[in-house]
Order: sequence, then C-alpha cells, then structure tokens
Amino acid sequence: MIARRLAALSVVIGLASLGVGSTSARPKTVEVTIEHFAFTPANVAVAAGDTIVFVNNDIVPHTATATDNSWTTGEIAHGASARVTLPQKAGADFFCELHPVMKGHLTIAPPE
Ligand SMILES: [Cu+2]
Repeated sequence: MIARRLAALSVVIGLASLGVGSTSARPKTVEVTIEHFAFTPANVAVAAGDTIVFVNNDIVPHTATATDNSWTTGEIAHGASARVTLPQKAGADFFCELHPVMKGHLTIAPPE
C-alpha cells in the first residue's frame, strides 16, 4: 500500500519536474464548431503547440486551412471532427477550401 502511494507520488513529482525550466505555457486544446457555413468562434486565441479541434456540424464537408497553407484539417465529413496541432510558424488566417467565403482568424500568442 505504501509502495503504491510512493509510486503515485513519484509520478506527480515527475510531472511537476517536467514543468520546471519550461518557458512555454502548457499546450491547450480549443474547439471550433463549423455550422451554417461558419466557424464558431471565428476568432480563436491560441499559441504554437496548441491543438484546435474542428467539429463539422453541417451536412456538407468542410476544411479549415491556413491561407498560407502552413496547416490544414483536410476535408472534414459531416458530423466528423479533425485536430490540428499548430506548428511554430502557423498562419493566422484560415478558410474553408471548399467554400472560400468561410473565414476565420487565429490570435496567436507570441512565444513566452
Ligand atoms: Cu466549407
């Protein structure tokens, strides 16, 4: 029983030590819904390394693609979702390749 507690404690300490000396914030995951041919929210606050999950609630496929092609979800089918982990040099503006009137924007935090 004590050994198990010590093992659990060492895991906690191990995880904590990972954060020591790290200069970047912990990557987070944000969700963007695609519905009625629009991204919601259309303006997303993120940082490099964060993951954006795009959920397509429309009955047609969509993509979320950086205008500079630095990242894309590829085609997301009706009812499906796709994850993008932002590269270090991620383009901030994005759109749907299938419906270019659909636009969104990332407000990308500068590296800490
Ligand atoms: Cu679309």
